[in-house]
Amino acid sequence: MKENEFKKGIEKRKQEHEKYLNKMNKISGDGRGWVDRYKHPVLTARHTPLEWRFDLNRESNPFLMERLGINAVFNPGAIKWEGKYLMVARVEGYDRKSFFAIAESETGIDGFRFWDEPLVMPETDRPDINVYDMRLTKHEDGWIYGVFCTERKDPNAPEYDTSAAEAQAGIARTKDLKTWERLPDFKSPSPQQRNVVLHPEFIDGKYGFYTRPQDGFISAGSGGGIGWALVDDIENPVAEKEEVIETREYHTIKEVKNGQGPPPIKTDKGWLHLAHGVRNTAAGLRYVLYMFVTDLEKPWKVIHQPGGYFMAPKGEERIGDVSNVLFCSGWIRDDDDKVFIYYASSDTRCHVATTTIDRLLNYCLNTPEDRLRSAASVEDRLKLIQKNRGV
Ligand code: M1P
Repeated sequence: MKENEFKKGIEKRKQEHEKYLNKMNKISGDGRGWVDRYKHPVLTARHTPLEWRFDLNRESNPFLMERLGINAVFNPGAIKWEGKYLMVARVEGYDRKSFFAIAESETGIDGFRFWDEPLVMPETDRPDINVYDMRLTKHEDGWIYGVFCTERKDPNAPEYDTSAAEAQAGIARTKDLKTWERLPDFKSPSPQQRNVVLHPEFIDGKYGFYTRPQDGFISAGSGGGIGWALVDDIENPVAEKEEVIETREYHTIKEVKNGQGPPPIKTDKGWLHLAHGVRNTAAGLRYVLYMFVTDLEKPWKVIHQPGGYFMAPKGEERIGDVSNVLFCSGWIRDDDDKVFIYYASSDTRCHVATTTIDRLLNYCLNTPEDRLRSAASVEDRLKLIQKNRGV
């Protein structure tokens, strides 16, 4: 490519990128009154800076090729920081390795831009093979914690088995979101862990964790359910005991497995939780989002459990690298009690849905529980119909 052509090529790509980043978002309607969905995803592979993907030097890249592709941007943690809405996204390269990168926006619904460089996560003595799905917790001890999945090859797998893996929870903390201190990995009686989330407040001076005990890498096996565990010392995060507080159930949206989403939000009626539930279908696993509420004093005690899903993949959300998946690991509660739910679809892109604390509580407190049988579901529906007739 001639110099002139090369420069023009870069300019064209920059203009297209800017246009994409500046695309305004608008409510697309949801029709149920629970949340407002938005027309465009808020963060995608195309949002990553050109400098992260292209070699912009004509000598070393005469064809202006993409050098290091980005495959997907999904499952972000979220936090409001210095007046801006931030996501710590899972950015996945073409090589399948994920890393963390922060993107910020003034509005929370559009205009997200990545910081100049991805986050550099220090490692423990046992290097991570892959890291992903960070949940951010602003803890009352003054630190911001990032708890994420660290995946490594299963050390006990036979040599021929090149896919057996082990998932554990990595922990890092920061005061400025730029420099991170890595702590030892979380340890519990479970052989593997994923979807581990730190509770924002001390429980009798201890750190509380929502966990997801699991026997294998994909399958929960005899484990599963959302667990609860206490740790005395965050610098030596060993939980002696782990109890399942939110079980998976036959013939529900969380029949196969479930997992805590972001850290819960404190309200005067209890802690609001957003989680994902997984069931199997002829077309593979289906991941939906659901909610529950735990007791203010005992955040491990479920006190309200609306039945069914809160959000399920819709339209474009249904398609991606791992189709039919909604996954949420980040939400932000604003001072005016507006809530920004940052969720990802099909392991590919990030979206936002907005709502309020009042709407979420109203949903959680008034949606009937799943009573686990068709006849009971008909009873609940008849109650609603008869109530409406009486109006
Ligand atoms: O592919 C869907 C999700 O699968 C895993 O979640 P879970 O352990 O709850 O099944 C994770 O790998 C997650 O990142 C992914 O989105």
